[in-house]
Amino acid sequence: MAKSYLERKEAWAAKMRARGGGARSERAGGRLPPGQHEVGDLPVLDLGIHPEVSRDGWRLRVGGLVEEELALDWAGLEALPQAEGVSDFHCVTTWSRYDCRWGGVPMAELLDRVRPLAEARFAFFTSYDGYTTNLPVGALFAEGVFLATALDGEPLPVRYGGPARVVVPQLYAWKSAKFIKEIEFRAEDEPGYWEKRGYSNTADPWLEGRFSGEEVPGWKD
Ligand SMILES: Nc1nc2c(c(=O)[nH]1)N[C@H]1C(S)=C(S)[C@@H](COP(=O)(O)O)O[C@H]1N2
Ligand SMILES: [Mo]
Repeated sequence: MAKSYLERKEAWAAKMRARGGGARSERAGGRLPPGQHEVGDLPVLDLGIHPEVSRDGWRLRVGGLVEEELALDWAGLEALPQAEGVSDFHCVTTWSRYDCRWGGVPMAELLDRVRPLAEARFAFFTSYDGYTTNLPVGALFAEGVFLATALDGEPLPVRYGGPARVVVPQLYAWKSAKFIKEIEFRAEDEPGYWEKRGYSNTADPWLEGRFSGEEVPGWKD
């Protein structure tokens, strides 16, 4: 039986609760995933292309297997409920930046408007620099997942993915698409830029799923 997106949200939340920080992270004080080290400033990491998309010219299409497609412009984004969330950000290259204060639209608010269909099991992200990444639908509703337009109280600079990016703090940072252009809901999973180039599809920092072959079972449920 196909699950509704609200059931997928619950299933993902239960998975995250069950995962906890893991025994290895508890030894490290409960906060630093295994194999990571803390950095001060947030490093800039991307393909090296920083598309200059003005707020006026910015559009986000949210479509595919949804009840209501959305073509969001900046005014539309600003009309959505805004919030802030503080979370740690973990990159597979081993840096972790604590207490990033992301501001913008909680992803759940956006998804409650488009309402993914029961057949929608995955989300595929495409960015203005050509970058892509993929997630199961449930992951998008988790605590702290944002369509972020601000970092630490400032408008999100281009180097950190402005004008708007996705932030998914539960997973390695390559799952958090900067310069976001499109979110498409799909029945089938498709690996994104790094997932095709040897990185783990599931990208769980607490279970240290860095590379292809280190996937967490149950990702697709
Ligand atoms: N559009 C886009 N998003 C991207 C990337 C990219 O190259 N292009 N790189 C990813 C990787 S590997 C990381 S570690 C984070 C880095 O985010 P930051 O530069 O804000 O620290 O962005 C992710 N999102
Ligand atoms: Mo990364």
